Amino acid sequence: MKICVIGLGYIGMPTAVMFASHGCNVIGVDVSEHVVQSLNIGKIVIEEPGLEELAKRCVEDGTLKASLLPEVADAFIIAVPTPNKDDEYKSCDLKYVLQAVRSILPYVRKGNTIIIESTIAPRTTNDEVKPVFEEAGFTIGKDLYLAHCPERVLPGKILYELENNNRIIGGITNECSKHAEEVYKVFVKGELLLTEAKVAELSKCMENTFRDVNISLANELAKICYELDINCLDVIALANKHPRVNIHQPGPGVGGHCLAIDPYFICAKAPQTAKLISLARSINKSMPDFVVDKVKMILKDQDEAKIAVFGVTYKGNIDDIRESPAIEIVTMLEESYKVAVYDPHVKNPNYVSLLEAVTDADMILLLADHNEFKNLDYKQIAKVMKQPILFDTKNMISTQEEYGLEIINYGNLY
Ligand code: SAJ
Repeated sequence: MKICVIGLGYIGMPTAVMFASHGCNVIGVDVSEHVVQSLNIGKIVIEEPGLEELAKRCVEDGTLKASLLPEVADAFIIAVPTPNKDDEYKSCDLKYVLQAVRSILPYVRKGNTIIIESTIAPRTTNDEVKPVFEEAGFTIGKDLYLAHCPERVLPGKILYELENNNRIIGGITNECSKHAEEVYKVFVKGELLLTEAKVAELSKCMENTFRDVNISLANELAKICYELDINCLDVIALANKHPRVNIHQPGPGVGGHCLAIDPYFICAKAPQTAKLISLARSINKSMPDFVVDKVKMILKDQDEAKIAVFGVTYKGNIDDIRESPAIEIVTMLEESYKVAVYDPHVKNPNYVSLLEAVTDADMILLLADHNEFKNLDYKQIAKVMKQPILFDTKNMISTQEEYGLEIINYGNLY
């Protein structure tokens, strides 16, 4: 089977590699010359465990190549970004999806399968994508098969999850679902769940919304505990001993290109009704302010203080800073303090080494739970700091150890 994957980002790249490593002939298309040239010499521009090695092997075997232009293929998979629009409800911006759809039109032939993997608002495949192919003379379900098959993989575990997660296959018609199923059968070991496109679209948006709403509950609890002088982490640990309770972890906010984006797609489609979803978004959006307030409280308004920020990615052990609350926090802190950022996963000429960050610092502010932060020599670090304080917004450093550091987290913030 020949597969053309449009968009070689966090999802398109591993998807292309997966098909290629399972015997398909894959062409990966991207608008970035850098991405295309890199892949053709076996290099990738994102950090994801195991991906570069596998990509290199596929390129060497000749099963995977990258190009700026699509080619005729059996199946086309669109995995381009769907950001929020700059409108009142932050609705789903289909600009890149529709561009990608138009870019493949000259290469699409009768009998092909077209799959949209990008997360999209409910009803988009039917209302916005289908008409483009119909105007080009195709009959969906008869001579062209169109489906929405959302990806559900967790950054950091993408290769494992691509293969092992269950996959929703939402065809415009049953025939469309069956054709899309044949495509994913190539490598998916999980269940292939056939449904309608609109059900698939809303299921995907709701998965991330479910998580966002649950995290907002944990973040709201952190604020309530602060007001009431109660250890929030103990409350969560004990409540979670109940067999049907799973309170999530509070943190500096919710980032990434999924949870911080997709819930708005639902709100924009049902603005009068989606009240809880919208409120959860605003609670999570308010967390950077909460963190900055607490930093100011801990530092007792010492304006000249130096803060060493540990980690700016939207979560630990990845290099992705999209929608990261940490970036917002750094920008806010820079208005009042000297801020030195240390992040072993992010390349940025303004970021500094561990030693440079902590030397003479008045506080370490931990915002991303990278594994590297677990086993640092905190005793030594405390010695070079001006004030040995660590504010751990991810609750990853044990408060039981004798580091000579005052460790503050959401459990003892009150
Ligand atoms: N977070 C918390 N508290 C928690 C859990 C997470 O504050 O208890 C924060 C993280 O720090 C991060 C954000 O939430 O800022 C999102 O992280 P995540 O690990 O929950 O999810 P993502 O965005 O990396 O990936 C999600 C996944 N969706 C679900 O778990 C429902 C993944 O399966 C999806 O494929 C992905 O979105 C996507 O592409 O949509």
